Amino acid sequence: MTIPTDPETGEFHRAPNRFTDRITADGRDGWPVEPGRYRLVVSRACPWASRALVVRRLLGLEDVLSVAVADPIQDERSWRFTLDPDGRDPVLGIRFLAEAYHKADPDYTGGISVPAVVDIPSGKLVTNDYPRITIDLSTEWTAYHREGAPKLYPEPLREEIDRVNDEVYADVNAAVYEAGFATKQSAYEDAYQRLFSRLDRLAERLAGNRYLVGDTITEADIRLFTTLVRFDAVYHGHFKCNRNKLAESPVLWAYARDLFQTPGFGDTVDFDHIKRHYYQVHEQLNPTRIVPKGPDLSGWLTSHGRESLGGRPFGDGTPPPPPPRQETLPPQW
Ligand SMILES: N[C@@H](CCC(=O)N[C@@H](CS)C(=O)NCC(=O)O)C(=O)O
Repeated sequence: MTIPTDPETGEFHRAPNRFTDRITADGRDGWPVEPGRYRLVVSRACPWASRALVVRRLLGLEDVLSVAVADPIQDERSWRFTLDPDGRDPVLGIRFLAEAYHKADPDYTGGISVPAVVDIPSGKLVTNDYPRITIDLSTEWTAYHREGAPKLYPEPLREEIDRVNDEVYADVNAAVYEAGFATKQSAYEDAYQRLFSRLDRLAERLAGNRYLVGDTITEADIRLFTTLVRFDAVYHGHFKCNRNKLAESPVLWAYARDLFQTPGFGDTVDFDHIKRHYYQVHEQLNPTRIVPKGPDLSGWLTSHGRESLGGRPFGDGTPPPPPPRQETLPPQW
């Protein structure tokens, strides 16, 4: 995989998402919410795709929106379904996610990214606009939420959730990549600085509050979680985000463990996919493609003590039941 960086500044810039149609209750973009019609394509390695996996679990949309899990290792044609029999997604019948992108736009030459939502009848990609995908699952798919589904983007808190999300996106979610992919010292140091000063501020905020906004789990926690859960396994070493490990930051480590142990979070996380993807795909950073053995992951299940801060994880709702059998991950340590 080639990593696009600015030759002058050495900075990594993310390409904008090209496919931004929305799947809505009223179908205004031509894509109405409909159970069984769409397929969510993810890599369990990918933090952006993993947001959608968590939201789908918390809202109980597993039977309504099926999921395709790509091989964590992309080849030159990008994401592929080599984990499935005959290397084809059994529902879409395709071998590469690129086929759905090209069905939607035969002239498309940009990146092939996950998460991606594909219209099953036509085989066309509908959207790869990951920040919108999770918000729409919360606000447009309400007719199909499970009983007891939490409100992850409640109206009275939206402004604050959006503000926290913007900060977390710039200084955490994207900054780890900007540190890891930088090709100039100054670009790396700028990202590193922003990352750790933001993490310090988030730790202050979370010291007395169980969750980021309000007293329940929201979209903001999901977006921070998917970066934190990868921190010690890949960002600390591979991306040189090494002022300290997550496990050395008492508040954030307890916060991340609390979420990890909440149904719908840890049960979507596959550390094997995460580690193999980052260490084997970014050959510029890791030319030997050796995947480190560590770190010891068993700490994720230790008690976190955050219950004493109060908070109501699911608000007036309830935790989701365990994942469907076909989505249950094998024990990881
Ligand atoms: N295009 C989005 C999607 C999220 C994303 O970067 N996904 C990664 C995996 S973690 C991916 O699919 N990368 C392949 C590519 O963009 O070509 C972005 O870059 O902001």
